[in-house]
Amino acid sequence: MSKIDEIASMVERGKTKLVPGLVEEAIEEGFDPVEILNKGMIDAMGSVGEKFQKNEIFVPEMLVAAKAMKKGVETLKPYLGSDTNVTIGKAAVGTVQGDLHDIGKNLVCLMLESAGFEVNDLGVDVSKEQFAEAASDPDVKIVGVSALLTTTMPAMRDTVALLNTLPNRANFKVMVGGAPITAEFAEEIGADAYTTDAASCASVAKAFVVG
Ligand code: B1M
Repeated sequence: MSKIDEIASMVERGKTKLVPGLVEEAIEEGFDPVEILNKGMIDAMGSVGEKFQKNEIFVPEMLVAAKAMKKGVETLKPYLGSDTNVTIGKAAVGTVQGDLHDIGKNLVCLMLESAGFEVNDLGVDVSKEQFAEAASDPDVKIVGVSALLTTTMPAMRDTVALLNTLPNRANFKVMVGGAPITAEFAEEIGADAYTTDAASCASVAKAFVVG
């Protein structure tokens, strides 16, 4: 079994204590940090989701897998590197009201930081009013809205609708993403951009700000 397969297996099984050590070992063995993230962790969570859907595992197993992935991402963070030491702007990012999924949102924050943004992480279960308050900070150039549940897509719609009424709307771009979100939905609700993953979110955000 390759080191990356071992990490994926331990993330899936929620082995929180083992994952950081395996990530360090993989780095020492020369694996690319992005490959460790994508194949060792994000794919593992995909497989966790499939098993949950088939009733092979339940919420507690999903929760421990999520904890193991969080530990892995913490270990990986210093190796994912930063493009720049200069701050190119501020980004406010959160998961919409009613939604507690934060791994994708945390990756978005991490990648935005790596791209040079100062990030205001609003957390999970963020109301539209909290997003609006964060967006009223004159330094905020990007507002990132994440949703993982089809049932919380309406909260994303309401959040973007409120953001679009703000008097300083021209100062920031609204970016949306998360597993159930599509480019069509993003356009329909009036967001400026939809991206499929955290890395492309950071590069599109950077392009918005620095051109
Ligand atoms: Co939940 N969950 N969950 N869950 N969970 C899903 C999302 C689900 C698809 C599982 C399944 O059925 N296959 C399903 C949703 C079905 C649907 O709506 N169609 C589901 C469900 C049903 C639920 C509950 C309702 C279960 C229950 O209680 N019966 C419940 C809801 C709780 C709530 O939020 N109110 C629930 C709870 C949980 C846990 C708490 C146990 C845990 C979350 C822990 C945590 O986040 N701290 C959990 C987990 C772990 C998952 C799965 C297995 C993994 C999610 C994840 O972290 N993926 C998930 C199945 C799956 O996704 N395949 C599932 C890894 C992460 C890196 O990917 O978040 O998609 P993701 O982020 C990606 C992209 O989406 C994108 O970038 C990331 C990649 O780079 N992205 C953005 C995300 N945000 C972005 C924002 C952007 C741009 C890109 O711009 C701003």
